[in-house]
Amino acid sequence: AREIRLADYQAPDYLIDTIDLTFNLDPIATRVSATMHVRRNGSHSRPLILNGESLKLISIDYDGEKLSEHKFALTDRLLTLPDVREDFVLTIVTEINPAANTALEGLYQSAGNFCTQCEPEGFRRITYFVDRPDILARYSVAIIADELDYPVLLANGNPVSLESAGEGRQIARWVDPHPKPSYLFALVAGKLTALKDTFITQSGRKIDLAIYVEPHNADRCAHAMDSLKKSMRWDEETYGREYDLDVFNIVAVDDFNMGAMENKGLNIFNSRYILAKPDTATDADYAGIESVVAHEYFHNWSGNRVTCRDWFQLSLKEGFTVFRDQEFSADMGSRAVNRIQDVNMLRQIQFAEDAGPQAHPVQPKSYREINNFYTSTVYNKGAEVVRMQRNLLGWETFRRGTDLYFDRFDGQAVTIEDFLQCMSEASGKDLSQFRRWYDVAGTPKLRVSDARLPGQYILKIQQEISGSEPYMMPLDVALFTAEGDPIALDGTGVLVQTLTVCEMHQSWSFSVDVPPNIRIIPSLNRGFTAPVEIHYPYDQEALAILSHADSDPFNRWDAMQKLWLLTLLERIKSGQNGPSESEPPLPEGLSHAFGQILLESDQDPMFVAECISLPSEKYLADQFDENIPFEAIHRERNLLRRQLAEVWESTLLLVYEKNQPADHYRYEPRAVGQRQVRRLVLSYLTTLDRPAWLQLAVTQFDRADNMTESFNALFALSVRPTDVFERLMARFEERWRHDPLIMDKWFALQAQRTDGDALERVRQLMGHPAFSLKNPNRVHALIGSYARGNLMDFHAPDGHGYQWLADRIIEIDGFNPQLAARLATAFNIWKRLDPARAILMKEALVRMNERPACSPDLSEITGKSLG
Ligand code: B3K
Ligand code: ZN
Repeated sequence: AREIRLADYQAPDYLIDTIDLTFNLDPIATRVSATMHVRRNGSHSRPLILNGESLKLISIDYDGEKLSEHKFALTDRLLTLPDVREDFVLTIVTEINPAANTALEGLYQSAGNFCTQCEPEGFRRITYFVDRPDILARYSVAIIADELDYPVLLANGNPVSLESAGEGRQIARWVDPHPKPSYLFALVAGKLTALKDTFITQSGRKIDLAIYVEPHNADRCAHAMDSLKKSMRWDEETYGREYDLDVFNIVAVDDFNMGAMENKGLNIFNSRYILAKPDTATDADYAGIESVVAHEYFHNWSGNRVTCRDWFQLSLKEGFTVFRDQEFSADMGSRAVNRIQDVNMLRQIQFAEDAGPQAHPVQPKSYREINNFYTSTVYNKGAEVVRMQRNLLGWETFRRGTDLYFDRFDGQAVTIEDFLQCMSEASGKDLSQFRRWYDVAGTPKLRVSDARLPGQYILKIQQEISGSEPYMMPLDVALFTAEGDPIALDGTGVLVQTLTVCEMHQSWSFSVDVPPNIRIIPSLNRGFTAPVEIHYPYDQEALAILSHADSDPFNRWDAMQKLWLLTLLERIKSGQNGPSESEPPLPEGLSHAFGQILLESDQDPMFVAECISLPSEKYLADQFDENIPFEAIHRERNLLRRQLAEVWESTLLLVYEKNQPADHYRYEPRAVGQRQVRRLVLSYLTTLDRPAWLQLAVTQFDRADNMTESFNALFALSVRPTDVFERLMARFEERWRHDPLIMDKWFALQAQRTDGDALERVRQLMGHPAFSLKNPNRVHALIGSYARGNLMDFHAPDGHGYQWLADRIIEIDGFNPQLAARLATAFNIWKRLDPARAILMKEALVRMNERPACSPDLSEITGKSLG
């Protein structure tokens, strides 16, 4: 595919003001009639060019006259009308085959129902259209379908009528008063039941809410509905944003490439982000639902009312909306723990992406397949960049900036530049230097050093970045004594300062009242105010002090993470060529810090759970630029966990017992924290070779009245091969085999086990009745979990993991290129492998890349990876 470049952007040649669509639904031959008012934009004589893919053109009608074939040109992607009037009405009839649509883009079927996914370029698979986000049109939709098979008929906007169309068919009409880009179009038809509710907006309007699901899932919608109402209230209270239609509908479908989609008034969700009840969903599922429901709802303003001019502006809506949903979750639960989890994710996924072959700026400058740019960089780094603006401006000024933005650009398709301009006007600050965050790929590093003078503490910061233009960023700092006491800065009572870092080399001097013999320990980038890597020569002692005494919970957690890393990396490096003869002793400072944090579990169990979580194998692997020692990483991480469990065994048991939540399941922060700390503690205990702790897990499984506790027990038992584990897995399967969404947990757990048989097991599980290669959730659960979550087996020295995954990707690429491309990012790592593995992984990449049938989606990823 041709490369599309931001620099080439041009305003559209024609605008489309209205479009009336009529769908005559049929699984294999759906007729779509589209009537559009088209108007020339500016003065020129260029042709009208419409996008269209996998469409059968039936007829074109130009201002009431049928257009004969020599009046237009048709290729497999474009329809060109050379001589058109200044403005005119065009009616195009096409035929499409939803049942054959396995790419899950455009109009397709899931469980026999019809649904759509149009972002970014799916609308062109429904009808010929100028399919780009800066074409804002008013839509009206008529859906005609068999009334027995498709009793529920939904589209964007407000419902107008539902009547019989004769011959057992009915016709539903919908009108959306808000102009929108084609990517927000949606249609659903099927046998669905709804959970209904209402919401009264701040101005007193009553909104009808509904969540549509397949009938057997009717009892699993309450949490999503609750999340929706909370989101609607939060956006009013926090951003002053009110909902703007009479209805808000959500539909859950099983076959969906992504998490969910913010179509105007008709959000369509992957069912994993809607369906939950205590015995089927874990706390993590509940949290995911709350945040994705909020995210899609928030798009109604940040994305729909104000949308993107072109796809290079994707982070304008995604980065901002992720920031909004992160803050919403922080307000609903524990702010500190949410920040820890968000940063942990950013570091593990986005930092790695930014350091690898797919690295791109938050505002990419070119692409071949835009679907490949729905990335952690655009979403999560994009959110950090918005967060930094909030931090630099302060909330109130930032909010004046967002008011200005929504006000000024309502109903328009705009750019990241427009957003920055509003922030700059609201604050009077020059943000031109700040723009760099959007334009340049890579994670900036700050090298920090310090010095003491009598009565003074000096902090020096150097930006280590490629290029000579420094970034601008807010950096919160505080100082602590070796006793763990906070130090007042500059003779005031102020304990924390926000530094604006904006030069390559900068230093700050603080007057401090600390005798020279008392050590000063800096707490840097508190709350992770800037998405950077900090290099400061912390030793074990300093980290142990911060992990205990820092008044910023994020930095306490971070100090603990750094403590783990210090010890683990040292052990991994010295154990790279095999385990040492005798076990290295457990460092005193680390062990003590661990024990101290355990004792805090009655205050904030979730925080404790985060602090006692070891860095993942993936994150450890990311610390190596070459020759990643997978075996040593796995071995040393497990060893450290076992050593800690040995020393703290009785405390762990005490923490486990004290955190038994009240008897029936509730999704509320304290109980979630208690279950999470029990999960961690139990998996420490089960690393010890003691029947009593295995029994503890079995008892937890047997007594649990909820999925979180029963699955956590399985998780804890999965670390070693035992008969009890196999028995409980069989019981789980027996109970849930007919519910594929739940079986995903079971598939994932099997794919991640490191008992030497993982690939064979995964191969066999592909034949399990609940598995289907066509369903993205199943593929991620089984194949994705293997490639991303089982580093030991996937990176087996003989290359069996690489070959097998490449074969599966090739197979999937034949019917769902987006899914194939996403899986292929598991190969990004090849240049950091040892030479033997690198050759094997490269071979697999070349094999995928060189097929003539390779999709543009996949070949963009494999091509960049091969570099
Ligand atoms: N905007 C959609 C993503 C669509 C992705 C298409 N490949 C979901 C979201 O970010 O809310
Ligand atoms: Zn989004």
